[in-house]
Amino acid sequence: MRPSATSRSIRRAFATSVSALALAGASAALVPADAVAAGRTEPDLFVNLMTVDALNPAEGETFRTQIDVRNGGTGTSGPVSLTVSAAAGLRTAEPGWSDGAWTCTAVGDTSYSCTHAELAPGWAERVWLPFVVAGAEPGSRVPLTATVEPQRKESNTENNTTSVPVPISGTCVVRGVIWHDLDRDGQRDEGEPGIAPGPDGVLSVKVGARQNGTTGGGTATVNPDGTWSLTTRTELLYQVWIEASSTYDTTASNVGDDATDSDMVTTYQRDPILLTSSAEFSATNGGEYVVDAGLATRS
Ligand SMILES: [Ca+2]
Ligand SMILES: [Ca+2]
Ligand SMILES: [Ca+2]
Repeated sequence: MRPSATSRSIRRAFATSVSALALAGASAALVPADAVAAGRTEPDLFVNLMTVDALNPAEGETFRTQIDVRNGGTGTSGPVSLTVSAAAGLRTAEPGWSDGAWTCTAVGDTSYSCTHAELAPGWAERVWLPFVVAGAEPGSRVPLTATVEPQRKESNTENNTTSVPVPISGTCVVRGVIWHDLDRDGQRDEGEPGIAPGPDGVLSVKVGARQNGTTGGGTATVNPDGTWSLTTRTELLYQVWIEASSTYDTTASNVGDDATDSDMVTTYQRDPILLTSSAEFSATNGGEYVVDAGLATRS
């Protein structure tokens, strides 16, 4: 089985691949404008794009980095040699493999050495390489670096190395209270009660990230007093989504003291159930994020 290491030729259909992969902290080297002196041809290999398929891996988890090696020059290259190295905190996840295009071998615990046949001008080849999080500090950014070895006749070598930081997931707490804003002033005043879970009250509280390739968030359990709390992963942009009975509407958001206001900023629908969300916020390791929701009786 070789599910975690595949490659395919992407040739000139490059723009499509790039837009499809722009999601996960992509970093791309610049295409050389004029790598060739007049009257002769030469290859210009470069690491065109480097991404990871999981935005925030946690300790013990395996993820893959994608690397596109392209020949942006005017002459065919010789055999291609690529090295992909991880800083401390990540290590290689497979001893090696060959898929007919790329042949890769783990070198020690921290890097892969890969080879590929010659690349014609304008051609690109992609390789996926698995790494596992091993001892990285939660919340840190651990770099992966890809270097394509310069060709003998290659004069533009500045673009032969690209690096991508891998954010390592940590832990945070997201919590809040859903309360009944009896006087509709956007503030939780003395005596204004929490709203209990149930068909006539709070239907669900979800913490989620819109970013592709991410893991984190989840559904929180709402207590009878309207409070809820979720411990979840970090290095993400989260939003809180609340569903409630359509007998409620959202009250004004971010009015007055932040400790007692409502943080729901967007109401998507009121029927058949109320659906409202907070703004996005960045969750980092060790953080605690309080997201409250004030609901008023719908008029
Ligand atoms: Ca180059
Ligand atoms: Ca109030
Ligand atoms: Ca607020």
